[in-house]
Amino acid sequence: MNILVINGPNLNMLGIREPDLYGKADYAALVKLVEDTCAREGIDVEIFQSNHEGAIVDKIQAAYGKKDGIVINPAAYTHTSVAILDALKAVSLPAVEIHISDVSQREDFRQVSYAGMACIKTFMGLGLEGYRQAILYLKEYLNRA
Ligand code: CA2
Repeated sequence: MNILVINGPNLNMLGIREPDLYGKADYAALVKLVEDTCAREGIDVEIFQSNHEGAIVDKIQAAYGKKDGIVINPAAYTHTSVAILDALKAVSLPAVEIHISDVSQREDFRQVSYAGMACIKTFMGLGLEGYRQAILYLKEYLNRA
């Protein structure tokens, strides 16, 4: 099993500001959690972070035929990017959406998720633990397929 984990804009700044929303752990801790989870589960993982919408679209397209599934936190692009939604639909890979904060309890402009419309499941408000849950969910889904 071979998955891609994508993180969108500003997530590389984790742990630097806004600990009330996103916790104290930094991006290196997120990467370690994903790597450790995948190693324990026998999953090959590629982890990608970009602040650029087009780079995320390119990465999703490159997963076509190469990866079994995607875990994605599109960050702010969640609420704006039809391009990321279209890319997820185009590759037609099972994708799980994850948000560190509970976006359902935040501003009105965060209440729409375009990427989520192409995802089989969303985890939110669990902090970094949400990434572990998303990976385990995707693994179970792929094993059932
Ligand atoms: O809760 C999440 O995971 C979000 O995807 C995070 C995004 C936000 O735009 C989404 O609505 C919800 C923001 C990521 C920015 O991360 C920061 C990290 C440190 C300091 C400031 C922002």
